[in-house]
Amino acid sequence: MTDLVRLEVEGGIGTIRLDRPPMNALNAEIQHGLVAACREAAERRDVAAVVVYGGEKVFAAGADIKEMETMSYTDMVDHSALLQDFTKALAGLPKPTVAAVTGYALGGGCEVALACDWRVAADDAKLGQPEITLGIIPGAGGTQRLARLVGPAKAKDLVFSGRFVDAQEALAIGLVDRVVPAAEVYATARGLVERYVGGPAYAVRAAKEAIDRGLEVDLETGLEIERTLFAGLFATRDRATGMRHFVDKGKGPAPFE
Ligand code: CO8
Repeated sequence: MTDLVRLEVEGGIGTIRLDRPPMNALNAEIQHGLVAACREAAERRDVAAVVVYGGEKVFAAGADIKEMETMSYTDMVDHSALLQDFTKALAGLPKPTVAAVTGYALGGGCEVALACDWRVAADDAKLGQPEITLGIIPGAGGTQRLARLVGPAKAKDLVFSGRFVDAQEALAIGLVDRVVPAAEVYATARGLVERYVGGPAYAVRAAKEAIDRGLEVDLETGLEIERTLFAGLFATRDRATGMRHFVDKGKGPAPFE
């Protein structure tokens, strides 16, 4: 794994820390590192949920433009799969994920945030998909996930113009879920997912899969996905523990492992 992306685990929460000052520009090394960090977070049993954090100053100002500048069409044909791999790895992480956004989340940085389940932004944060100003379009899922999150008209506004939105506008259009003072971003993001530590991990995983996969298909197929995942949970210890706790009139949360 690279030093530019670290998985730091504390109290059941894994923090994927982007660390490439000054702007956390996402070069190929950091993109590979993100895939590896997501895989590790997915596999580790002591990680119940994940916060993606770029530090106090910036989330990520996008793909490394200096690295991309010299790339040819054929270079990008080879490289573009990786661009989508790291956001796919994050979106497919079978645990709750939240982006803690300070400073800028632009281009590929915004796409990293979009691949999380939720986004907490600093009140002075700026988000956007400025790729159009470079003569390209978002390439790590931005045209797809942004439109699904804020609707096609707003997504077209942001992607066609490349303009930055401030935290308040991002909140109003549903691009972020919470806005807090910059110093509280990381703690707020952690607080949002702390409730999943010691919870019914397989049910949460199934719920995430049912919602995310269901959004990609027609209702009938989505209901079938739900039905299969629902039935599958009857094979888990969490299901047995949760229902026994209720039937026994147990106090407080069920003692999931
Ligand atoms: N890539 C490479 N270097 C960058 C990037 C970047 N994306 N962003 C900033 N930097 C560098 C600057 O070149 C500068 O370096 P140096 O000190 O050597 O000159 C340093 O970081 C500080 O930046 P600024 O001096 O520009 O700082 P400002 O505070 O004036 O401005 C901004 C900050 C607004 C963030 C400005 O730097 C900016 O506009 N950056 C580019 C934003 C952008 O266009 N992002 C989209 C990139 S394209 C993209 O993400 C494609 C996505 C498709 C695939 C995704 C793969 C990850």
